[in-house]
Amino acid sequence: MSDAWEEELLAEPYRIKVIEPVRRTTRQEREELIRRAGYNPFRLPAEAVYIDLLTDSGTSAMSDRQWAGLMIGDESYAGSRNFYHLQATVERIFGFPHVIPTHQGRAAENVLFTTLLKEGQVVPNNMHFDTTKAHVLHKGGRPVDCPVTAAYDPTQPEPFKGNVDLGKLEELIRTEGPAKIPFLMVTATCNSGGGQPVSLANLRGVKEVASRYGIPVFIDACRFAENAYFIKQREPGQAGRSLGEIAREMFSYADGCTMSAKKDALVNIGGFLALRDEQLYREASVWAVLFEGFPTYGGLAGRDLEAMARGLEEVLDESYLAHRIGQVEYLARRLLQAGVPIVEPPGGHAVYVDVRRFLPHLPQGQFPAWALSVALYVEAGVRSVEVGTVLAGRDPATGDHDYPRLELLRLAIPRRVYTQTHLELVARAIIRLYGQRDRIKGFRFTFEPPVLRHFTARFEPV
Ligand code: P71
Repeated sequence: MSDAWEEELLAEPYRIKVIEPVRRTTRQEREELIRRAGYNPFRLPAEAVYIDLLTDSGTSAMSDRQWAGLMIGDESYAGSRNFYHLQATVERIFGFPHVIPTHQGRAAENVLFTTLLKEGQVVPNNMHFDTTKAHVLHKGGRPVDCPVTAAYDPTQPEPFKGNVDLGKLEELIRTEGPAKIPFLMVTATCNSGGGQPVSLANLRGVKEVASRYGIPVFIDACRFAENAYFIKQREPGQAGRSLGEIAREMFSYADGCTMSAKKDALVNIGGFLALRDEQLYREASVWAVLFEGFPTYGGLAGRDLEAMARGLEEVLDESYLAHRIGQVEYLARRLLQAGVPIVEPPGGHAVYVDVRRFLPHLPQGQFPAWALSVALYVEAGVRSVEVGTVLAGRDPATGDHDYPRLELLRLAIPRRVYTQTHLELVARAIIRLYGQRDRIKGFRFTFEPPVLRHFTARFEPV
């Protein structure tokens, strides 16, 4: 399509029509702001953040076509035309004829699990995302992760670290008995494993195992387009196919999907549950009415449904994905060139810094990844998120911190929001910190909430 030098340059496949000013602060201001926030980046006002890499969820920039779509929102209670547009788009891309909009991804999980999951049952997944795990537990189920072993090794650059270990999966089905397993889930890309893709061959394998035992398969589709792009890049025999064909094949191995549209549908709010089976759709609709609203709006405005349909139409564009994944790769490459340890390969939506190797002088009890996130904010006004000891919480049995295997700092890249120069600034700030890493100090709690402590906790430097 384009020459090598052009690809390397990574020029944006869009131009800018509307801008949102962001304020730069001085180091002195940031030191004061983070102190007042109790050294918790979640407690910072977003306006005090220059580059916000807290999450890629709901933070995308919509296109002119999506904004224009908001104006043709049909706000009828039932049967809005935007619903039919969404339904036709979902059917074309995913191949599922039934769709129930929901206000976001976890709401689709809630509707599906309430319909299918009974107390004492087991749900396998490559790796459960936090909300998926919480909703399985909420229905009295037991979430079990079955990833390939490479998923847990940040130094092993395998192409499909989001794959399900088919041996482990089949063993689990045999030991529990298929009657105890109402469905299987596959998360694409696998967020908890660092945004790692699942291969077509693996999805086919999951379907084969599932069919042998009569168990339905659902895909957590929130980053499906990024997953399809990785398949085209990395899976033998896929380079010549369109992303639409690849996506269609991915979902041909599933009976339905849950979707947080805040990721690969390029909107700020929304989600859906899509299903192949009409009877299941009817049963799920009953719960959708109770939790979300009438099944043609599902907790959203008509205009939101239109933006979602249009976002889905845009996201499989190859030049968009090449730039998107290219941005993540660019940040990863800049850090690796400077010797900064990161999880390899980088995922589709984020770069994860391996903080155990970045700050080896800090004991895990002094929250090294948290300390690095504070230092990065003070250095350059960049907000990132700790995926480490603070997030992991306490072990209810021992009362001690439930020390995780990996101590990571996530730099999640919002879609179509930041330029190459923004990412270069992030890279340089981290590289500068790496040069003076022995000066970074640990933290201790001054206030520790009993649940989900990372959101509201306060700290002081050790
Ligand atoms: C992310 C998020 C957003 C998030 C949600 C909860 C706590 C912290 C951050 C959300 C996901 C996801 C996957 C694989 C379902 C959801 C829930 N990710 N599956 O990574 O990554 O979607 O937020 O629309 O309810 O920052 P929802």
